[in-house]
Amino acid sequence: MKSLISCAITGAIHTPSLSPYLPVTADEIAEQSIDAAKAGAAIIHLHARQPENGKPTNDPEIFREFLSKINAKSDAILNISTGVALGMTLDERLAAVKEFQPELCSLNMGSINFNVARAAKADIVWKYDWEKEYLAKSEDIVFRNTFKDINYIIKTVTEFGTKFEYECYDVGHLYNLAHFAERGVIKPPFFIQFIFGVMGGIGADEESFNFMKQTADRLFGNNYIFSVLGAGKHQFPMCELSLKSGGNVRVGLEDNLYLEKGLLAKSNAEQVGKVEQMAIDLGRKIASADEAREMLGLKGKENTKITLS
Ligand code: KMH
Ligand code: ZN
Repeated sequence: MKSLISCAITGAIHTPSLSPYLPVTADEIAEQSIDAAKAGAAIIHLHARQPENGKPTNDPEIFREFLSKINAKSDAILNISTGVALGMTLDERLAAVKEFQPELCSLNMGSINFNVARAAKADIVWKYDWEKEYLAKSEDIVFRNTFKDINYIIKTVTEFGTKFEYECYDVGHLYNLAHFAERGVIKPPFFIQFIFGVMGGIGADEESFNFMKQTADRLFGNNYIFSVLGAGKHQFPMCELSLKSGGNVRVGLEDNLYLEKGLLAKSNAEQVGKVEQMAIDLGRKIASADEAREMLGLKGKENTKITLS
């Protein structure tokens, strides 16, 4: 099967002072998304930031600016986060997806600790006053995704025909997903993102990868397609394990700011180019956006509420 590349452009984990290349404004997010798609990403996973200081926001008006720009210049599948940022309410988290009814959105499959407080200790000059505290307080926040929350997101979003990138940070999350599958409230194929190396989730190593894959095989058989995301320095090694096992990959500055040890990635497209070359070297072909739509059973970009600018 062809390999599907997702690129998560900016996220809500990293803050602007950690890398000058992290896109913040709508123009920067649009430009980096378009370039990542040109470099080979079929799926663009999106969060928004306040243009004046890079703080995560889920304001649909900010999304509107970059979504329509990306849509006008690329046929990539646009995937909007419902995890959004630590500390937001469920309704805040759903605002952009409700407004734009994209082809894909994320769905986080369990509550976890999501500790990125170590980044607050970086020996750097902080550009904005919110950054250090935002990172530090993640040590004491639960990223809440109860069964009731998950059910609410499924109910809301399924009405628009939007499908999910199921974010699974640990083996138990696969069982949570199986529970909703058994209830029949979600339908295959399930596009599962195995997430490794978040502090609070499963580790980033081959044994953990095998455990996730074997568990998913047992629970979902042929009804799922998996992709792998490794946090920080684990990004490319975990992508390689996935590609070698016939899986798919997610890269992007949301998950890792570097291209290699000590070298910041200058753009999302650089990371896409690197993982694409890795896939080709391993004998894999890359899926186009339309091939990805076919694989995941998506409704098509003409059936979203994202306009062209
Ligand atoms: N930040 C990633 C580890 C979401 O946006 O819903 C997971 C993620 C969650 O992308
Ligand atoms: Zn995300």
